[in-house]
Amino acid sequence: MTTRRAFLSGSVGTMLGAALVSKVGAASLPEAPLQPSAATMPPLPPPNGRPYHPVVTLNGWSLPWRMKNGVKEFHLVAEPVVREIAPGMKANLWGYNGQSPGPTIEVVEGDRVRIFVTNKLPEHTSIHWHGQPLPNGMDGVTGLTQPGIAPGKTFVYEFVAQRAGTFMYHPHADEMVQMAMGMMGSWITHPKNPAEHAVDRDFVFLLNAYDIDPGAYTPKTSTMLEFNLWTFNSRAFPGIDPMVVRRGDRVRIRAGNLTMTNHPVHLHGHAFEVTGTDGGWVPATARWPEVTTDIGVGQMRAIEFNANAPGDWAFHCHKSHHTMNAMGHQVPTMIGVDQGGVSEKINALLPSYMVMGDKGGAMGGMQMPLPENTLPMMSGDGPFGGIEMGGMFTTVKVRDGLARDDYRDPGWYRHPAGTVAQEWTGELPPVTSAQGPQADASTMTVTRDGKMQH
Ligand SMILES: [Cu+2]
Repeated sequence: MTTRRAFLSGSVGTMLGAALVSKVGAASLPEAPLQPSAATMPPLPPPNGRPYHPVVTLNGWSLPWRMKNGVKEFHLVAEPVVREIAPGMKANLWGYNGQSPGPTIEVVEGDRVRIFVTNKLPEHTSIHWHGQPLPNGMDGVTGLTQPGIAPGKTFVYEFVAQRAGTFMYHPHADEMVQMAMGMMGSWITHPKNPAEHAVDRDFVFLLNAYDIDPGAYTPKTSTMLEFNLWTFNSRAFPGIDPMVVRRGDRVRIRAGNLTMTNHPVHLHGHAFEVTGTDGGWVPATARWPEVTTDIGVGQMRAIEFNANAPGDWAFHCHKSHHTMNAMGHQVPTMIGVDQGGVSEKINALLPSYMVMGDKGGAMGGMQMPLPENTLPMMSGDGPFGGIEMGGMFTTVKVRDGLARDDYRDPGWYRHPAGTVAQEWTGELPPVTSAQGPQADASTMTVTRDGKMQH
């Protein structure tokens, strides 16, 4: 197939190139690199082909390619992997080339791309190149556009990356199981002209979710909506790396949503604009400033901002249960309930029983025994104590004077003197409280028509 194409489109150069490749070399698959680490890898500058400014995959990596007769060849291996969700918890997932999500694929608008997909799973799979304009037969929908890739088999996909933007890849085969097991990855098509849409730092990750019982290692694959681990690239806070940027940088963060619900993603300290959607770049005249943008199921969004405010800025999903790790939800609200008498009686039978929830839900400092292989609901230590977050939470760390390609964690922000909220120890004017005699809830009743009466 390759030889025939080279012959048909043949310049002397490609003919010579093909002739120099040995028969074994011509028939061989490109190498399928394996990534053992769940850390954020440095950006991968293109060794050949058109130039571009590479992305940084949060707690992930980009897949190297082999250039063959002008075609970028990648090799993905679908296989069971062990992914560290955060220190203290590992999960048995399915992914690609050693990790879930799989590696980010980076190409340039106009590139011809050939992707070999080897299936080492116990069931058939396929890859759908989510968002790409491509020949219908390359769209990766099992049964509709191709047969499933049986265990042990390798399929090859080939198309031209026609449009610059942010894309995803995932199976279109036993989809509920394979997505619940973590099979997905990001795809970036860079603009042909590197000066177009140029930014200083360009991050990408997928929003994904798992349902893994505390103490278990394998996700429950029949869960429809009640997932208990909300992750960026299969990592939960405090396992998600910070996004480190230089003060003054133009920053882009791209995120694709392959969970079963929407995620209003919120950045502190900066206003951003949505500059890219599933369908391409948003024209400058159609952008408006935001601090939160909702990313729907199956959608990709690219946001951009000028990192002009130094500090450690929270960046998280604004659904508060998505910034928590595995927890029980069948918990009654106990705020304001005096559990004193109850706890004494229970303590007589069960000395380790703790009264919970009567003063709120704060659990950051609580030391409770956890089963093996799970994460505290709300955790993460900051410079001022417990951060009391989990799940889809991390920080954007804006610093002066970083080197252009320095993404190393600079540690916690050191605030200039007098710029941190602190306890007030001076005089206070008399405080009028809602619990004063003007509004005593205990003497108030609500009539049938909804009016409050004393
Ligand atoms: Cu969310």
